[in-house]
Amino acid sequence: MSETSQFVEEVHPQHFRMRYEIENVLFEGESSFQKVKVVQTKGFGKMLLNDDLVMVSERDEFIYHDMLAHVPLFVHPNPKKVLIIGGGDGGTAREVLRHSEVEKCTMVEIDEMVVEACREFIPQTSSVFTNPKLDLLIEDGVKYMKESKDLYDVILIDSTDPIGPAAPLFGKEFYQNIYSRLSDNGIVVSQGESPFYEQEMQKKLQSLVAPLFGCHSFYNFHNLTYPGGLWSFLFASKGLRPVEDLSETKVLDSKLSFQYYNVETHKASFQLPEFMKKVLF
Ligand code: AG3
Repeated sequence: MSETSQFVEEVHPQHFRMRYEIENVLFEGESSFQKVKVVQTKGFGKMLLNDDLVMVSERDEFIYHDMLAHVPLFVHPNPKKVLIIGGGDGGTAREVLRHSEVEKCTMVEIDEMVVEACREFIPQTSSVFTNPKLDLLIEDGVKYMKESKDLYDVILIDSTDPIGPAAPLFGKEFYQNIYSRLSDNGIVVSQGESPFYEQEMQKKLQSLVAPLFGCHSFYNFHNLTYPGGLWSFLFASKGLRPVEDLSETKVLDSKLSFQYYNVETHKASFQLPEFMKKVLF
C-alpha cells in the first residue's frame, strides 16, 4: 500500500468535501465500533481517521488539544484528578499531564484499536501512554460514568462526531452522571462540534448541560482539518466562570509554553460571533 492516493472527508455530500493527498496507508482496520485508519499525508503529517472522518493530524492537533485541556485546567484553582472520556490518540492526556498539580489522569477509551494504532504510528500524541500518572482503561465511557464512584475535578469529553460509538456521549443520562462525578468546583468540557455545520447538535448539547450546571458557555478555536475550520468546545461548571475565574498568574507560574493557548486566546475564544449567539441561549 504505497501508491499515492487521496483521502476525502465528506462533509456535506452535495456540496462540500475535504481532500488530502496521501503517500501511504500505515494502518487500516475495522474494530467492533468503527473503521480506523492511519495515513501518511503530504501536507499534514500523519492522520488518524475514524469512519473516514479526520480525528487528528500531526500538523494541527496542538490546537484542539491545547484548547480542550488548558482552558479548564487554568480556570480550576487546583485540579488534581482529571478524567478523559475518549481521546484514544493520547493528545488530550499529553497536555493534561503537563500540569504538575494533576496527580492522576484517568482516560476511558472504548476502542482499543484506536489506542494501538496510535501507539504504533502516532507517537506525537501517544507517547503519553507510558506516563505513570495516566490510568488508561479500555472501556465504554458511558458505562464507566454510570458505575464509577470516583470524583473528578475536571472531566474532558474528547469524542468523535455524534454518530457511531460516540452517539450516547451526547445523551441526557451521560451528563447527569458527569454532574454527580464532579467535585464541588468541577468543570466539564465537551467536544462541541462545528458552529457552521452542526448547529442542531450544539443546541442539543446545550440543552443537556444548561439545566444541570450553574454556568455554561461554548468557546471556539480555529483549525485546519475539521470541516469549516471553526470548531468549538462546550465548557460547563458547578460555578467557576471560564473567563472571570481564569488565573493569569497560574498560567505564568506554570512556566508552560504553548503553540496556540495563551491568556488572550483563552479569553477571546469565549467571545462568540453573532450568528452563534442568535442560535444558542
Ligand atoms: N475529536 C474529533 C473532533 C471531531 C472531528 N469531526 C470531523 N472531522 N468531522 C478528535 C479527537 C482528538 N483527540
